[in-house]
Amino acid sequence: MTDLPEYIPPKVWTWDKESGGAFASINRPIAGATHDKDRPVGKHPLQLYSLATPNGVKVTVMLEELLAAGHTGAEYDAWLINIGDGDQFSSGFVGANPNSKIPALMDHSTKTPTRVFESGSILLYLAEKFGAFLPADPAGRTECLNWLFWQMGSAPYLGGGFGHFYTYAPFKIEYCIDRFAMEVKRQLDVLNRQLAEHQYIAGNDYTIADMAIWPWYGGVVMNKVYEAAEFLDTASYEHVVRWTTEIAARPAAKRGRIVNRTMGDPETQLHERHDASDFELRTQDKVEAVAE
Ligand SMILES: N[C@@H](CCC(=O)N[C@@H](CS)C(=O)NCC(=O)O)C(=O)O
Repeated sequence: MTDLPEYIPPKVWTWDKESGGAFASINRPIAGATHDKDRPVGKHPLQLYSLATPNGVKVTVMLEELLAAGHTGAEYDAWLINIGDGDQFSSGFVGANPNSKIPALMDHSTKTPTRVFESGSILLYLAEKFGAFLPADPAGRTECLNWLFWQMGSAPYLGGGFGHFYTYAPFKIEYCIDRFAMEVKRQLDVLNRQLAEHQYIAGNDYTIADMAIWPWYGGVVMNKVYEAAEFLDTASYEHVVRWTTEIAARPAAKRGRIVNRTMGDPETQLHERHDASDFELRTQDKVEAVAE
C-alpha cells in the first residue's frame, strides 16, 4: 500500500508546522482578517471579488450569461483576489465573506449593500434577482436546486479530496488517491447517466445547475483541472463530454472563463473586468503589448 511511517495522532492537534504541499503557506486553522485593507468599489451595481478557479468561474459565467440575455442590471466589476498572496484575508474581503474564500459578491443596488458568499448562494441570488436560469415551476426549480446542492456537496471530494492528493500534496499517497478517484468516477457516472437522458443537468433548460457543475466536472473532462482526464478516463463518460463541449462553445462561458484568470496564454487572461470592452482591450496580451 504505502511506505509512509504510521502516524499516531496526539491527544490534541496543534498547529506547530506547515502542512506541506501547494497552498501550505495560506492554510491556517483560524479565521478572520490578517491585515486591514478596504474593498475596492467600481461603478457597477455588482462588485465581484474573485479568481478564475472553478468556484470563481461559476459566477463570472452566470454574470456574462445574464448580460448576454439582456439583463443590463447584471453589469459588474470583477476585482482580482490573489489567494496565493493572501488577499482573501484582508479586512475588506472578510467583510464580504467571513469564510475567506473566493468568490464573494456585493450587491450595491440594494438600499444597503447586500453581501453574498458561497458560489451556490451567489448563483441562486442572481437567478432570483433577475428571474433567469432557474425554472419558475416548483418541480423544475426543485430539480435545478437538487443539482446545485449536489455540486456544492460533491465538488469538495473532487477538489479538496482527489485534486489535493493527486496534484497538490507533497507526495503521492495511494490510499488517498484511490479513495477519491473512486468517488470522482462515481460522481462522473452520476452526471453521465443524467445527461444521457437530458440535454442539460436539470432537464431541457440551461440553468445555474449547469453553471455550477461545468467549471469543475467539465474542467476535468477538458483536462483543465488537475490534468487528470486520462487518469480518470473521462472520455468514457460520453454524455458528460457532449455536455461539456456544448457549454464550452457558449460565448458567455468563453468570456466568463477568462475573467480574473492569471494563468495560461495571455489572451486567455483578463485579470480584472470593469467594462464589457475589457474582453477586447484588456486581456494580458494587449496589456503587455502596451507596456512594451
Ligand atoms: N464552498 C465555497 C468554496 C470556495 C473555495 O474553496 N474557494 C477557494 C478557491 S477555489 C479559496 O478561495 N481558497 C482560498 C483559501 O482557502 O484560503 C464556494 O463554493 O464558494
